[in-house]
Amino acid sequence: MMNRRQLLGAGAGVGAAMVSANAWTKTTNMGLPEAPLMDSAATQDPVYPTSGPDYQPVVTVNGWSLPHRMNNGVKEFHLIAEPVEREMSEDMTGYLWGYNGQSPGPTLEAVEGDRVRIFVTNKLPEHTSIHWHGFILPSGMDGVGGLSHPGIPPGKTFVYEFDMTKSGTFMYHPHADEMVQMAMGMMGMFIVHPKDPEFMRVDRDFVFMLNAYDIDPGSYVPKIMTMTDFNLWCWNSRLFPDIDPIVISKNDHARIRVGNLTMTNHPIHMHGYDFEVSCTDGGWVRPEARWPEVTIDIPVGGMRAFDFHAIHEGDWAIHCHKSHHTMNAMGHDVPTFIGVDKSGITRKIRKLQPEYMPMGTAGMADMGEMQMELPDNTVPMMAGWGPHGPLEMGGMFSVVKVREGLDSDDYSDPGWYENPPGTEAYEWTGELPDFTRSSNAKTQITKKQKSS
Ligand SMILES: [Cu+2]
Repeated sequence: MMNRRQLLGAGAGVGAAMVSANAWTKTTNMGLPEAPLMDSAATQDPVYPTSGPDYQPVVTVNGWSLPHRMNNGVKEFHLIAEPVEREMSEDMTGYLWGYNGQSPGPTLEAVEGDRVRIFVTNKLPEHTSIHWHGFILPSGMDGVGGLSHPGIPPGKTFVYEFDMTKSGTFMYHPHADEMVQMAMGMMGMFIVHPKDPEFMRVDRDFVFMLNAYDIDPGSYVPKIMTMTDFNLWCWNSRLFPDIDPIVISKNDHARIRVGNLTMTNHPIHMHGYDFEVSCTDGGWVRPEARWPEVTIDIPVGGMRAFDFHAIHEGDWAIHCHKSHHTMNAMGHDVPTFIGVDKSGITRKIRKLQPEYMPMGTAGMADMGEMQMELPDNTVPMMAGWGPHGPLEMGGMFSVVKVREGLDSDDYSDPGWYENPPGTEAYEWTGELPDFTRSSNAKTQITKKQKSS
């Protein structure tokens, strides 16, 4: 006797055979598949497979996976390219372009051997196209407007149809007015699971896209002409401290897949673990070809997935290692005041402006602790707050939370980790020795003491 899954699998096999016999199938009269919309920027639960081979679905950080329908053995998706209002943080909304209500667009998930048919409806004010980054497919399906096929005019729907010839991590984005359309947030991830459910299987599989915007504080629309000096460094168009944590049950085998559609590389560093790169947008890395890393550079227009065995409980930072990328909106033309004696100028300014407070002479951490008044619709430069005080970070930062005994489908935030007694850095309260300094340092100190 066959169970439901085997029956569905057999049906899909027949469909696939039919498909390969006639180069292309025509869509039936079923009409367009539904195009679900997402109105939340919160991380959505994974979508478990209901037909075909089993797989561990991905969790898109601050994102979601697009449901599909089966039509005569073909997996059908419907993407709507449209202007969206994306909640980039609780305090800030971006007027972006995206797909099905959000930017980035939903994650698409399919299985190696599937044929997919993707309907793309263009609700933008200009033509668009979708390139399926990393896929092996017919030239005419490659989505380069003007090269592979004509651009999709506003108001029209085009159909892409191709076979999933390999499993792995891929992306999608326009190749039409692409500087503008990508600066506006049009991009998404596309995961193809292996046909063999055991191949490269992990217990938890996370994915997010690195993207960057230039949105002036108080405004909503990205400046599309910006080439390098972006002020918002995002994961899935979301900013720390409002990027959701990556929640893992202790002893799970976990994978994090990261795509990069910004205009610079991002060295992604994860604390607490060493890991191995298991996949690029070119395919899987054989286990014997891997080496250990704690930071992996994600190239522009590329993807890296890394795997680790989550044996270390705790709250582990994961972030871009370019320190300006763990900041939110800020001006870059601020002079450095570290070590500057501002007491004279402070006295003078206070005669005119009594509340004036000199900042930055001992570093800029005071910026993280102060509640400064900001224009509407922006995020403080560094707003993160942890269980032990200010985190002084924003942008491309989140926390991998590894906890004992989570249910396999529980991705909810478990709160902050409580360090077991005796395992947290602590203050030395004994006597402090006299510090010896070089003669040069001594002179500086003497001068400073004299002047104060
Ligand atoms: Cu970065």
